[in-house]
Amino acid sequence: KRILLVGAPVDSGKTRLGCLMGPDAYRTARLGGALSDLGHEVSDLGNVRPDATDVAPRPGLHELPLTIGWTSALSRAASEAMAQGMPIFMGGDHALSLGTVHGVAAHAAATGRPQFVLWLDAHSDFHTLETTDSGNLHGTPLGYLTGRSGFDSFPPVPHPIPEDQVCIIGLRSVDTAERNMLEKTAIRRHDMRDIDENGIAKLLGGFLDIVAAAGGALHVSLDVDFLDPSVAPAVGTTVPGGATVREAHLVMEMLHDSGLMTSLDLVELNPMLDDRGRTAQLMVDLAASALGRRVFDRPTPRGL
Ligand code: DIR
Ligand code: MN
Ligand code: MN
Ligand code: MN
Repeated sequence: KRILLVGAPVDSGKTRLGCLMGPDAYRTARLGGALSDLGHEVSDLGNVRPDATDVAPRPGLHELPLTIGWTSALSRAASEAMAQGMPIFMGGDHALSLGTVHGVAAHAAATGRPQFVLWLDAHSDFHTLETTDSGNLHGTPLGYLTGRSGFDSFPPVPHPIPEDQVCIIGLRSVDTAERNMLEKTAIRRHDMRDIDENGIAKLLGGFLDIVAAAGGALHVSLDVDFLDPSVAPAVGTTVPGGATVREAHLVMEMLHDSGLMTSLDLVELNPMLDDRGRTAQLMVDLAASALGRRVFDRPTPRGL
């Protein structure tokens, strides 16, 4: 596979700084080398920079103009990279997905494929500019990308992701406003209890079957806080009770076997909060599993 590493040092999506160091942490942890060791052709395209904008700041919303500048720049970078291979966006906080998913959705529309999104996160990130109480825009990408109103001055969303083409797994911190909105949607959502009771393979397998049947493109957005803080401490918004190392690897291994993943975000890594690089290393290992690292081959991959 041709893989493009795209640095997205977005740090405007929340107040705690540090995610801007994420792309270099992934480079230091040898993300590119891990993937080329698997036989892929890997190019590091360097870091994207935000567009200049003349949008006015809005009280109560943290770094709105800068986040809008990132959104347009990353949307362009994403659709360009999609034309060349499979992009891996090295974050950067989750506000980067406002742009990356916007761009991959435009590419899918141009090539006539339905775009699906798998959101691996403790949070639903389903706020709008109106409902966010924190004012942190990393809590809004799924609201924006599914075409909710209340994103004035952001780039328009000509190709919103249909709700039933979005699946969130790992939920354990959902704000009241998000929950009330989510319950009125067809977004597929699995909280930690669902994982406990049913097993993550069954939940993901069901979604992958739907993507495969539709011939869809699949964007995967992996938030560090999907993982339990005991194994992935380097994130500003840890929530106890998260996915285990094996649950996360199983998701990635199933994604590889399905052959469905067309783009990937690695988000919310804050190297300032890491413990001897272990979170960066785990994220690199998870990306490697998603791109084919395995112990043994499986005769009948799921979803095929
Ligand atoms: C919270 C936290 N729901 C907010 N969100 C996220 O600020 O809106 N934390 N995404 O990682
Ligand atoms: Mn998130
Ligand atoms: Mn999160
Ligand atoms: Mn977040």
